[in-house]
Amino acid sequence: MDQTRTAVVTGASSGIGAATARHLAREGFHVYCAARRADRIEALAAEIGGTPVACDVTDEDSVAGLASAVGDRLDVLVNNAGGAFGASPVAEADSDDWRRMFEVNVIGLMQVTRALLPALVASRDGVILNVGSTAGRIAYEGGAGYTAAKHGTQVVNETLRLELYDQPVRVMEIAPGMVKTEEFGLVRFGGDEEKAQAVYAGVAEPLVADDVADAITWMVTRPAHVSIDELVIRPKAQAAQHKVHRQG
Ligand code: 8X3
Repeated sequence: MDQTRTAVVTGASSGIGAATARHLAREGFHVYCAARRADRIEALAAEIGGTPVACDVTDEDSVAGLASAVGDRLDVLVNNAGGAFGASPVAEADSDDWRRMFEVNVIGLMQVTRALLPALVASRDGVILNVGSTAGRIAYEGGAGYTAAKHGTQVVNETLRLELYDQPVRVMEIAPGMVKTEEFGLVRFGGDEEKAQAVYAGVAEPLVADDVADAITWMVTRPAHVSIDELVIRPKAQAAQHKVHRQG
């Protein structure tokens, strides 16, 4: 019997997802790299000896394709696909941006989890690791669409842990604060490089994707009886959402 542990990472085309796929592969996992952008996940999968699966988590048929690519046994699912679109106050909120945030951060996460749960149970020690956010813990001006969606991620995580209490599947959430990735800010601010960079202004060392991937890898490789229910990770400079040490 092939004992190679397997992992699915969604949103693997960049940022925390790509870094997590690399870290898990280094730990010996065979990683299914799932994302919409086929060229990126093909390159990543070739680099780490994994399997690319073109998948849009918001599309049920696409998620069914991911489940059939994975087969009947899976050790770890990292629900990383997510994101923020826009930063308008509620008074000027864009309904489509809000819908997209709920689609990817909540409904997509549910669809992938639902589709892969039988395979996770079949492993007899499955782990679901949901990538939430400190935005799922607090509120900030201009953040309501994203904070509401990430609070959703957090609550789905908690609910799932209750529902699976007697199943051989652990349910965990990592909630990162300020992480400087190549795309998060750009996507949020519609490609506006200046606004995206302003978030990190004066912060000597924001977290990078590798910091979060390192923590995720630690969480999912604890012994079977250990559940890291929730882990909040921030740069030292970010004592709280509104309390950031900026220099210069
Ligand atoms: C990202 C954290 O501070 O941009 O998930 O909401 S924040």
